[in-house]
Amino acid sequence: MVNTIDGDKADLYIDGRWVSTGDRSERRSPSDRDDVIGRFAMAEAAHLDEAVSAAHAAAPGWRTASPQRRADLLEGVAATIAAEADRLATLLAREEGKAIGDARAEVIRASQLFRFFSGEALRVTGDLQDSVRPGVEVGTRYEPVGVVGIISPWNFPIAIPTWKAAPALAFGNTVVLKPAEIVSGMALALAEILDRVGFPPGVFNVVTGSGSVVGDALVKHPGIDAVTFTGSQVVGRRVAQGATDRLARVQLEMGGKNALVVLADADLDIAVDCAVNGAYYQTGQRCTASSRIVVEDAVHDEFVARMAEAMRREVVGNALDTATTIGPVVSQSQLDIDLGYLDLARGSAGVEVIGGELLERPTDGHFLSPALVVGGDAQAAFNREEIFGPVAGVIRVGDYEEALAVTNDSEFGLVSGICTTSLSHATDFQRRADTGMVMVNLPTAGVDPHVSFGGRKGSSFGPREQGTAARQFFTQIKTSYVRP
Ligand code: UN1
Repeated sequence: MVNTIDGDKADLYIDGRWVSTGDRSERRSPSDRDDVIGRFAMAEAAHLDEAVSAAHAAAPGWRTASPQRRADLLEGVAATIAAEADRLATLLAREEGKAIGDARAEVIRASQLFRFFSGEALRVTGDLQDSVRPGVEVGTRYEPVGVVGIISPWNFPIAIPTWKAAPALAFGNTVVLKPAEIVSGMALALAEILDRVGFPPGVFNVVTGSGSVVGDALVKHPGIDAVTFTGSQVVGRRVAQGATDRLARVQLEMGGKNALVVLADADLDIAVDCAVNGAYYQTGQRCTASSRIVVEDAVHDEFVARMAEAMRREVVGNALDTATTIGPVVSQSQLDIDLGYLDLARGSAGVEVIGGELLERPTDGHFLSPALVVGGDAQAAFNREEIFGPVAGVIRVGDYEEALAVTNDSEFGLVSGICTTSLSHATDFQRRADTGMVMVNLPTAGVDPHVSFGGRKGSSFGPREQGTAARQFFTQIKTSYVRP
């Protein structure tokens, strides 16, 4: 066992060993620029080659390992993550800036994901049927795809690597993970747990570094059989092109510009709770964030007034402070993007911005108060483009049909929500919303670990993640014909 994160030393994890590199990149906490998380290895393409070779060498043993062994190892990871939740949540909050309560919830979610996929390892069923030719049987079995490359984003530093790696491993694949550079520490913490629990060398590898070197090399590497990616649409498109060019499997989860509809008959307490949680918790840095709040004219002004009041009650501050409900923005570059959209909104005729102020706190961090952009056109850039910060726009509509039309008028289609007490509107919305997920009287963000996750249109590409549907991407079908 190696302590990989001691503020100084943070190596790559390849073939069950900790591998040092020359180049390093320092990560400081977005809550406190004096808090150095670590100096993480910036791998070169040659390191990626090593990791892929290790994953290939480990593949035959892992794919033929008893499903019970795979299940036991995954269960071991689930139990270890749960037992060490406080330590992991503290690192996550320091590194990414998520408020400590949310960080802990994410760590627990990762544990639940490993537990769910531990069970899935034992549920890989096939089927058997009669051929159209008499006396011949046709069987279908699900086999691992091979070596899976994972490119994961910074906003869920343990949950997203987990919901890709756990099914990959459960179904007998080996893995090379390239985490977002700024959350390398959490990926290495995960590797250290898999190492300690006893995963064989080469089954799970972590190569930290930049997207342009390691990410690019992973997408193009002929030894990577499938690439699963979560991140921006721009990068997602490049990943898809690179992977399909060499006929590798690809799965993409990208952005969202998710609408939360508030109808005149909504319980406004519930609506405000959903909007505050969905738009601002985890600093709005979720692809499932409620970034467009579509409000029926009759309750618009009252809703906005109640939101302003609720937003004042939120506590923006250091992620490690238990009183904090909204942590800092993850980085200076993300903060610049958020502020750019706020400037655009403030300069637009008829638009009022509530909140959205830079805040001074005892530590030097990227603190921004939640922002509500009121009075903007549905077509304005800040109401159409994904911002990925604590910024939400209110769009006023005349009735339910207009609310539905605004919801669906987006290049994205990840999730939508509706707050209403009308059964018929709730039912109709579930049928007609053009999104992969729909929430009724719930925030658009915050999903369960045991069901499928994914969107439509420009939000997702390829088979669904998580739940029983995860098998689709991480296995391949073999059909066998037998004349006994
Ligand atoms: C959630 O809302 O709990 O990157 C999960 C993201 C999504 C995950 C959201 N893929 O924000």
